[in-house]
Amino acid sequence: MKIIAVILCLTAGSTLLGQYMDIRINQLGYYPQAPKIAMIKQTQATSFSVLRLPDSAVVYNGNLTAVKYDADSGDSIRWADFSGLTTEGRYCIRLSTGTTSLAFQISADILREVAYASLRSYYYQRCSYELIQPYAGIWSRKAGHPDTSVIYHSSTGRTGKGRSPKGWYDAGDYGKYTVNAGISVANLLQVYELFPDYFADSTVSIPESGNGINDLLDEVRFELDWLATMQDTDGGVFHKVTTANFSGFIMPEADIADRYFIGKGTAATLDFSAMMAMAGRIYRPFDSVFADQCVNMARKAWQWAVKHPSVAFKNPADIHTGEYGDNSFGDEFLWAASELLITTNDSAYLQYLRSKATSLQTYTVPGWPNVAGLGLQSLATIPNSLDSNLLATVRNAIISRCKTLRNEISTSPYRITQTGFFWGSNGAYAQTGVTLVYGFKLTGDSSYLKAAAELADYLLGKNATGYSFFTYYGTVPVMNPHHRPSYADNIVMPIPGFLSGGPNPGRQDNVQYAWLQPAKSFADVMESYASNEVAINWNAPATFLLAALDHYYGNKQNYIYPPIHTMPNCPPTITLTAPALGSSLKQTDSVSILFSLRDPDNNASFVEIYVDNKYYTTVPAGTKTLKLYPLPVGEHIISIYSFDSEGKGHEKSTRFKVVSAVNVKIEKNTPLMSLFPNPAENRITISINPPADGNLRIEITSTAGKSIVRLDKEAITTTAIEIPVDLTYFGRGTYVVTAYLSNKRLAQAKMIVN
Ligand SMILES: [Ca+2]
Ligand SMILES: [Ca+2]
Ligand SMILES: [Ca+2]
Ligand SMILES: [Ca+2]
Repeated sequence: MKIIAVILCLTAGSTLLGQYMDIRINQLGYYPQAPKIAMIKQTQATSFSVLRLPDSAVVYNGNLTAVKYDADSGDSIRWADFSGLTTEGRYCIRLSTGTTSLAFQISADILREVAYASLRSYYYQRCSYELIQPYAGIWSRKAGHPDTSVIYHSSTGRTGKGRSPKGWYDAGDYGKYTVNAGISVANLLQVYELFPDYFADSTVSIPESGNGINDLLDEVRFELDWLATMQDTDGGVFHKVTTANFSGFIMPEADIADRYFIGKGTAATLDFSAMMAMAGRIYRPFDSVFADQCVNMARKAWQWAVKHPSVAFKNPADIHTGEYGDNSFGDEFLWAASELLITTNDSAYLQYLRSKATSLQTYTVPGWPNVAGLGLQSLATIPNSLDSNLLATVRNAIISRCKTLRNEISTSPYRITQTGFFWGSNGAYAQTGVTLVYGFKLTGDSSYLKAAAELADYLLGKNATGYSFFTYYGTVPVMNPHHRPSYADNIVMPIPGFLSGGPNPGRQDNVQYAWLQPAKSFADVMESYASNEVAINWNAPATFLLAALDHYYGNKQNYIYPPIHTMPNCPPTITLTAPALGSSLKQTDSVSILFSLRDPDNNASFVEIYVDNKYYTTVPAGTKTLKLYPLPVGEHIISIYSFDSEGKGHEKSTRFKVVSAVNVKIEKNTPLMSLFPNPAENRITISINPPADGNLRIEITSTAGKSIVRLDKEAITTTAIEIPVDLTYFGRGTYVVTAYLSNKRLAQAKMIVN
């Protein structure tokens, strides 16, 4: 069905222009009762319609909001809110300019498959384990890392070797880290505690499907069985099992370097205690012997931590794998005490929590080094003996935070929280979604659930990069995650269901990024571990968020698990040869784009070209070179989006400089602003001679003062600059161009469009 819809959206008459990437949506689609807000990058558009596919009947009309400028991305956007459309079906959005969006669906099970795929990503991360065809499909592989003879590194205080099999690979590497297991196991077990029927037995298609136990609990048990090997005889817990150095990009079975138990510390021990305390109550109905062991391990770990309250882990000099360092343990104590109280009802933990009453007043969205919120979430929702006034405090702390988060979403230009952009930002947005689900659970106020749904929209394409950050899912999915098996397996499509790390302006990986704005600092290349790795602590909140949204918004019909037995249709991936990323071109050179497409299905269809964040043209898939109009002096970005006949797409961008052949000098008496040509037809160049450094803003309005376009250039200097403006969507007539330097009016001129 997808195939037909996308083609029709492109070709059903000259009024349906593509320019797909000017409209940012949840690329899978929406639940009938969920919010539906698209981000419109064509600021010249003022209204929109939603068309039903395949007949293109108009089923919804709306006005776009005023233009909003998003400083994190540099984008100016309007919103198209069509939440009122609740009928299931396939649709696309058409703007008043004629541009249409990619096709999307409104469906009562829209996020179910990706929710299942997100949980199944853990099966694909299993260590010491062969993935066989009936479950792993085309991504089956041999077992690696048996971990039956793991060396005690001197940092453990022990000698010799021990067993530590099973568990999940932590991320794109093959290590196993107790601290990062903590929040991951917590988020997954929370799914079970809040939605015990979700991921029921025989729904996830893993080898334990059909054993009578919830499949999520089976998957988490695989991790818990490994974790149980990480506790030393004194109760302390080892920090990690890894090789001394990260392996190359090879399959698990090819990585045969020695593996070590490494370190022991307060954070690992308390995270372990909290996880085992949770397991001790959750697994009791199915396996009371295991549950007893978990509770004993949890208590023993707590006792060790009380005796060793501040042992921070640092990588030993000869170990170069992930550190997961943390030196603040109040949050780990709070989480462990909370889970231990709920599970054991032991007064010692109650006393501890009473002594930390002030810490229960503030809720922070959890992260791996900051886990207090996990304790607050459990206390607020799982029956326990904490004093009722303290329970009210805990619940109010979560709700109060949710109010702020909800308001951030409803007012920020891209409708996300002020979480920011950093290593693993996508995991943090998913984790924020989890918090908002707790807000809904505690209050029944649907505005929190709606806010959570918008964060899922963000992860699935309603964002400044245009990517769906999940592998396999969405129209423009991540294709090159920093994930060893996905790279080494010779299968083009990465293993489905992984959440990529996301925009990270820190860019610690020394990869060249085309986009440097915080919300766009993302590179879908394997080498980009700082923006494009996968990790168990990012997929866990994603699994929670997707499952919760499907639980509340979805119908209660069949589960859907990902197709795994056939080669899926892959997007046409792009090689962009010129202009090379980081290159400089003389202004006298004409700008040529050289690119090629690779689509294993041979169904590449067309290519959209965007110049400086603005749609330029669409060309057929066979195109290899394209000449651009001369670009003004300065930095430019060209983005190419390729699509195939099934509507799967991929992106490649390049950033380069156009330099002047001769230095532009500002002569005395040169006008501060000039327009050329004027009158103009399709394109006009605004030349500015700034008399001082500052932030430049150009506003183009109608003669009646109605804002048409606003352009911002930050931190300009006293060098002349030229700014091209595309007039394609300007009607004929007279406009007013006003330039402001650091908010002071610099110059004004009339512009005539013929
Ligand atoms: Ca099962
Ligand atoms: Ca901490
Ligand atoms: Ca692959
Ligand atoms: Ca294809």
